[in-house]
This record gives sequence, structure tokens and C-alpha cells, in this order.
Amino acid sequence: MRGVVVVIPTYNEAENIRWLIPVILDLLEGAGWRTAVLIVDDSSPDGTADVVRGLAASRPGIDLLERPGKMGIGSAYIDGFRRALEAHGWAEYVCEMDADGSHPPETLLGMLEHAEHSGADVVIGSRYVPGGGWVEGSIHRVMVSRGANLLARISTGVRVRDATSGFRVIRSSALRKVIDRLSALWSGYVFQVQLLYLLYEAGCRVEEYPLRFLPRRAGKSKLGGGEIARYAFWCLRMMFRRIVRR
Ligand SMILES: Nc1nc2c(ncn2[C@@H]2O[C@H](COP(=O)(O)OP(=O)(O)OP(=O)(O)O)[C@@H](O)[C@H]2O)c(=O)[nH]1
Ligand SMILES: [Mg+2]
Repeated sequence: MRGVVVVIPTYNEAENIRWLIPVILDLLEGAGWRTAVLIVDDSSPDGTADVVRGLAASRPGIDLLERPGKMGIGSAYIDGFRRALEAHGWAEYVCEMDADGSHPPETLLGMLEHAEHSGADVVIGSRYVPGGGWVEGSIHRVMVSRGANLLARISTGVRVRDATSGFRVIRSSALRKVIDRLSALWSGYVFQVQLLYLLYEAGCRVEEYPLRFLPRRAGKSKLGGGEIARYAFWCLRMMFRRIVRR
């Protein structure tokens, strides 16, 4: 039986996670995957961790990593990936997924099957390949995403259409190649582009799979102006360095 660990960072996602965890487990286990859902929670004031503990008491396959305070999505993934490879070494794949319902679990199953058939090391849920897109995305939100992707592509040179997507299937063997270098990555949203660049430089085969990105089900977005500024700063610095290196 093939195995998968789905890593989900959470900050105030109690309502969403109550719905999402059982849906993921039912769907993937029903399709024959040995599955663990690993929640990385930053002591959410809304009691997200209590909800996870409650669910974990009633069924296997749920793991919780609690951190003392809000430290950023990138840093949550770094800790989550380490835990995934150490505690769930049986899994052939490690996934990234948001807690807010934007990433449909059925698409995750499609991405896993695509990784199996194609042999790709990384499969990205992508809004910008045929069949993908935004469901009710505001013009402002879509423009931020488009701009971020343009910057990512120019600065890293990686030819991926949705480099900022936080919905990914990564082969564990590929993640092991870069795991010791993750601590150098940033704690915020730019982590996604930095990780993609690392995997790409390590020779991984990256493919995209259509994602219909849904609006968040409940709760509030954590993507603020400070994050966008840090993102742009890193990309511009990267672009400058690559020009100088040439
Ligand atoms: N553990 C942890 N999780 C975080 C942190 N910041 C964001 N997250 C989680 O990362 C995921 C993505 O965050 P979102 O706020 O949905 O960001 P987004 O999808 O880019 O923005 P929206 O489209 O507005 O929702 C969610 O599951 C968040 O709960 C953090 O500092 N720590
Ligand atoms: Mg979201």
C-alpha cells in the first residue's frame, strides 16, 4: 500500500479543520492510500489544536505538532516536513495543503495519482494551467497572485506557472535531498518559491496539475501587506544576484 502524509499549517482554522481532516482521511484511505494528516498549529487562540485532539481521539491517522506561537507558514512547513520524514517514514509522499478549504481534497487525490503515473518528484496544484483557475477570486487577490508569479519566474528562472501555490505533492525521496537546507529558508509565504527553487536545483522533475482554487470556507486570511513586501524583497534580491552571477 502506498503512503502519504498531508502537512497542514494552521492558525485559527478550527471551523475549517473540523470539516477537512475527516474528508481527507475518508477520501484517500477509500482510494487505497495509507494516510496521515499532520497539523502544525501555532497555539491558535480559537482552539484549533483542541479540535484536532478531539478528532485524533476518535480515529487513527491524525498527528498534531504544536508550536508556542505564530511563527509563519514557511517555518511551520519546515518543522512539519522534519516531523513527517522522521515519524512517518513509511510515506512515499509528503503534501502541502491549506486548512481553509481552498484546496479541494479530490484534487489532492488527482495530484497523487498523477505523481504515481508520471513519476514526477513534485506535482503542484496550479491555477494557471488549462482546467485550473479561481472560483470567485477577487480582482485584487488574483492580481497579487499573478504579480507574485511573474516575480517568481523572473527572479528564479524556474518555468512553473503557479510557483506560489501552497498545494503540492512532493516525493519523500526528493524532500530528503533538500531537508538539511530548509533551515536557511524564510519563515513567511516566500518559503514556497524558495522551496521550489531548492527542489528544482536538486534536479527534481516538477509538473503542474489543474487546481480550481475555492474561496476560504470560514475564518480570516493571514496574507498581509508585510508578507507581500518581504516576498517582493526576496524576489528582487534574487533577480539581482542572478544577474550579477552571469
Ligand atoms: N502554523 C501556521 N500556519 C499558518 C501561518 N500563517 C498562515 N498559516 C496557514 O497557512 C495556510 C494558508 O494561509 P491563508 O491565510 O489561507 O493564506 P492564503 O490562502 O494565501 O490567503 P487567502 O486566499 O486569503 O486565504 C492556512 O492553513 C493558514 O492557517 C502561521 O504563521 N503559522
Ligand atoms: Mg487561504
